[in-house]
Amino acid sequence: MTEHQTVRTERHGDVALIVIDHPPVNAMSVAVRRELAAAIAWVGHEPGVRAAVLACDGRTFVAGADIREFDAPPEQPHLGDVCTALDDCPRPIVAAVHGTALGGGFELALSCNARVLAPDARVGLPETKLGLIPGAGGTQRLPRLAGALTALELIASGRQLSADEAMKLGVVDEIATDLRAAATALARRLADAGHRPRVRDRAVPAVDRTALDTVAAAIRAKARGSLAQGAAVEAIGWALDMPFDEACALERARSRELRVGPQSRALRHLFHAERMANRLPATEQNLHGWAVRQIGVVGGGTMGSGIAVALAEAGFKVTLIEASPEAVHAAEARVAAVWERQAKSGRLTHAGHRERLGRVTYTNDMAALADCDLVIEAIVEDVAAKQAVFRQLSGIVRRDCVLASNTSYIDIDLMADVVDAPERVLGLHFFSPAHVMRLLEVVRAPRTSGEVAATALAVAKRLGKTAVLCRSGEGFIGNRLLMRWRQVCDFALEDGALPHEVDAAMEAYGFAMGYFAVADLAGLDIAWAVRKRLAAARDPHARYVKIADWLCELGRFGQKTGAGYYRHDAGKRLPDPEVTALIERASAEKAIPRQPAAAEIIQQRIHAAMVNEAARALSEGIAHRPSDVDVVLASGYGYPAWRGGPMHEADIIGIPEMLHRVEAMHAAYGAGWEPAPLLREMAAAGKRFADLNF
Ligand code: T1G
Repeated sequence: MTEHQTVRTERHGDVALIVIDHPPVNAMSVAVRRELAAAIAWVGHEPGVRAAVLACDGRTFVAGADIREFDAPPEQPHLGDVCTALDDCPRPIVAAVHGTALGGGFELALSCNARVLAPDARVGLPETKLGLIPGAGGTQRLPRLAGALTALELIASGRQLSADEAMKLGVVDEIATDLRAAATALARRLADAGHRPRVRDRAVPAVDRTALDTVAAAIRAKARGSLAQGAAVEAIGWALDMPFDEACALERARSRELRVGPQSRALRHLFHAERMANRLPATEQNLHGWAVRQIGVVGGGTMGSGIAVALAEAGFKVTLIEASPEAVHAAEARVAAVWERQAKSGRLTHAGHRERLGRVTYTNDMAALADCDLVIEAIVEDVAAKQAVFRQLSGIVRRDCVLASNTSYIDIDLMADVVDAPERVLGLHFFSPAHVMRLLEVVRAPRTSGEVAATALAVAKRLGKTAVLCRSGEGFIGNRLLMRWRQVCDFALEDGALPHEVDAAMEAYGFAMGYFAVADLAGLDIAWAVRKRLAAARDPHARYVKIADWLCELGRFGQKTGAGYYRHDAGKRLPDPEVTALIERASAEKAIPRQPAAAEIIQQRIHAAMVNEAARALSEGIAHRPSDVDVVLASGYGYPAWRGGPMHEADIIGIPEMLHRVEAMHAAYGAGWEPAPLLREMAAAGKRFADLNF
């Protein structure tokens, strides 16, 4: 047995074992690549060795190339060279995969002569999520096993395959609980048969090129400005039309070209930002929170039922509370409907369906929450109603039960004020649909304890949520910025644009949907209620657009009423002359000469409004760092992730230019649009937002 820094080799009779041990995820740093290449060479010439197993210690098989090396020039041996060494090794090598073999990790496994997976292992090529394509033969080997269509869908989406799915696709050879033993036995069988199957030697199965072109066109359309997906389409074409080595050379070049480009840098920024956003302050990082097994949800409407689904899917026992037997029944039906849809589409097995249904109980008796470790209130956005619930909970639950509100705007302190132990109150702001949207704002009030915050973050991780820790203040981070950029959209209407033109400008920027389309989808009445609640505090000198109020007064709440900013007819969203007339009336009332607005100006002002309001939120301590804002906007508000988020983008544009744009907006919009002091300070000091991301 030879000891190395990150890779060791062992002899088990005539089968060698190569073990990578490079915490936390066995990423393929240059050191690992060097030592793995040496280990493969050793397997190839060590007397008495007939075959080998490639395995990893720790939590997972190789989770990919080492992202931390991406900003530096690549060093040899490249991962593709190591994969070639596996191809060329004269003795069969079997990959023993546990955890998540992703990107370069999966490419290593595909370069082995066979693959054995643990039952809960997952594999995938998520490079496009980092603005890349696989660069070590993944786009060439996967189609040879799974076919071009499936490979394209997997690479363009970056999604992971479960062990069962991978087995069904013929991408792996065996699933085994005793992983290394099974891999060793398979390696020995291959040696006995004198068999060394190489994926590269297989032909790509024939594919209906018309079908492939249709899938490719859909992928390109969905990319909305992101380059990696189009590159994945090209690479699959190379697999079909070129010799393996020639195609691999093109793939490596394209992957490298993307890696140094702005989109991959932006996506890598978000990758690291997501891992900073859920960190407690340094003084509290030793806290791990309390154990949470049973969770109560008060309110079984759209949000409450979605939260209950998310919790049950993560394995928690859930008690869902509603006010009356009828409401309880309706909440149960909402939850059941989600899983029925999943079962019908084949995404949920019968066993899984039954298991999830069994995790949720429903009642209108709040006393049922007595043993909960966490209770999430998800009732109507009304302060008095929320305070009544928290006051009642305070008398029912244990003192070490965390009390959370799913409120999207209201100051958490107002709930903390009415409970016996305010340090256990915080906000858990889910986004609708709660069992789908990744973002979760974890909102600390001034009195929220570190233990309670740590507890909530641990629950968020178990839910698979992208958690962003922030402080309590009107709208927290996301909705606070939304309140500002929606004003820019409203001003654009008064100044001359129409809803579909503003939305087109946002879609051209990379948003999946524009503001007005989203507003119609979510319902205009929600923001209307917020505006009415804040009306008394509104600055009388600030420009205020009445169009949204007029629409609501007409009962035009959006898609749910068939009309909002658009007319909704048979699933179609159509410009509505009635709305155009309302908009023209608003302009006329203020004697604004309507002028068409260039899409670029609309885009710039929406972005500048976000950045300026975020600068204010940073100065107030509501957001802890600029990259947290990027995470919130990219994972909860449709901001194009390949731009890295508004703050990352502001650094690219330059803070002095950002200040100039905000000053121009202030000149155009007047009171309330002054540049944030932090923006001025940064421009004067030559600072970037990246300098504040610590
Ligand atoms: N490189 C370096 N560090 C990584 C890493 C990676 N690939 N993946 C994770 N980490 C760090 C992460 O920053 C964190 O560090 C710690 O590991 C735990 O991660 C040539 C070019 C594997 C599913 O895209 O999806 O291969 O903050 O908090 O929630 O074709 O990490 O503790 O200091 O996320 O359990 C392709 C990215 C790369 C996988 C684990 N691979 N990683 O999730 O833990 S490109 C990926 C993940 C590539 C080749 C191409 C997840 C995970 P710290 P974590 P987790």
